[in-house]
Amino acid sequence: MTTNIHPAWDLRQDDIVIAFMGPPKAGKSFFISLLTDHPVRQARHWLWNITSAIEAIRVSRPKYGDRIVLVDVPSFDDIRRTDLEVLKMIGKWLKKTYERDIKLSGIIYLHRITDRRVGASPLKNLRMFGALCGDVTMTSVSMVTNMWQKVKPEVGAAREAELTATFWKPFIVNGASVERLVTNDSTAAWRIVEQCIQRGGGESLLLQEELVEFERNLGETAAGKTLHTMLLRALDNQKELLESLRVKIEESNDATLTKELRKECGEIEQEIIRTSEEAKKLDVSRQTLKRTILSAIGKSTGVVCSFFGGVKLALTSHPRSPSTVRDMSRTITDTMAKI
Ligand SMILES: Nc1nc2c(ncn2[C@@H]2O[C@H](COP(=O)(O)OP(=O)(O)OP(=O)(O)O)[C@@H](O)[C@H]2O)c(=O)[nH]1
Ligand SMILES: [Mg+2]
Repeated sequence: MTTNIHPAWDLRQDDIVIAFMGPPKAGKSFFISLLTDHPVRQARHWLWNITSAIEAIRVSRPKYGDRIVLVDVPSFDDIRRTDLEVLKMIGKWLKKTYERDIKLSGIIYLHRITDRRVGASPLKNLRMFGALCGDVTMTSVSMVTNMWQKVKPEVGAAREAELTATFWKPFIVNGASVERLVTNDSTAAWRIVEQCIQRGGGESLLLQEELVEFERNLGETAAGKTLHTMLLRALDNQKELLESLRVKIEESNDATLTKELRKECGEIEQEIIRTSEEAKKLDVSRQTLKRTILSAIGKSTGVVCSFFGGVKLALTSHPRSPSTVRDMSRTITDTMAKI
């Protein structure tokens, strides 16, 4: 028997929570469907099959009763949500479960063996996965390849060997196991999950400790910093692309081509705005500044309005003395100068 449940509020402390992660279209929901005997949602358009919120299913198994909860976690590089939205969603869920003392018993990270190489999207997901788990929890992680029916065994084996020697190596060194979903059936899928349960220790993830124990905000966590670095890199690439398009426009003598290039330029400009907005939200120096200012506002008695780097400061309580206002202004100016 299976029941859809709320991924945080409906969990109990003795639940065996297994999270499924990996790049978009890696087969996370499909794997869960093998465990639940529910057909994977088939929509008329593939876009509607994307898992864009954290979903949880409680499953009954003779050995574990109804304690097993399978959690379908959305991927980074999801076309329906920004990476920051996905990280916020995962962070919020992990924080809630940690605060309620519910630990993850296992994580199954999926990868399609049909991928010829580890592209940008799988790489991004792998990096974010590493940053949010941290080193200590890897014994409860299973790195699983699927879609073996679609490749020759020797080709799959060579790809798997390359993965384990390169991208997956840090995870394996820290205790992650490597598994294959060779046949698409419930028995094969449960074998992987049960092994994961037996190996897992229900440890907390780095992101949970950072958010709860150290009270860090997202930008200050390893996952937040990793995403911030990626966004800055993406921003550089977008700016370079924009520059090259502008050069092409200048050199173009063809009206149709120029029109196309201008359209492309407009799209890249929009992307640049979106990426820099996301990067700004994760910028630690801005967040520190914001916190300093907020604490200054808490103590303030003056009226100081300033504008620096997009951060509007409005200290608007009743002034007591001009010297207090002067001190406040000096503190803020000094703080800003340090960034
Ligand atoms: N042959 C084969 N097809 C699979 C397997 N796993 C997934 N698929 C197919 O791959 C497609 C994507 O699978 P999903 O389970 O929706 O992937 P997902 O990781 O949940 O994708 P997002 O939610 O969009 O991130 C679907 O059409 C599945 O039927 C597998 O092991 N073998
Ligand atoms: Mg899915």
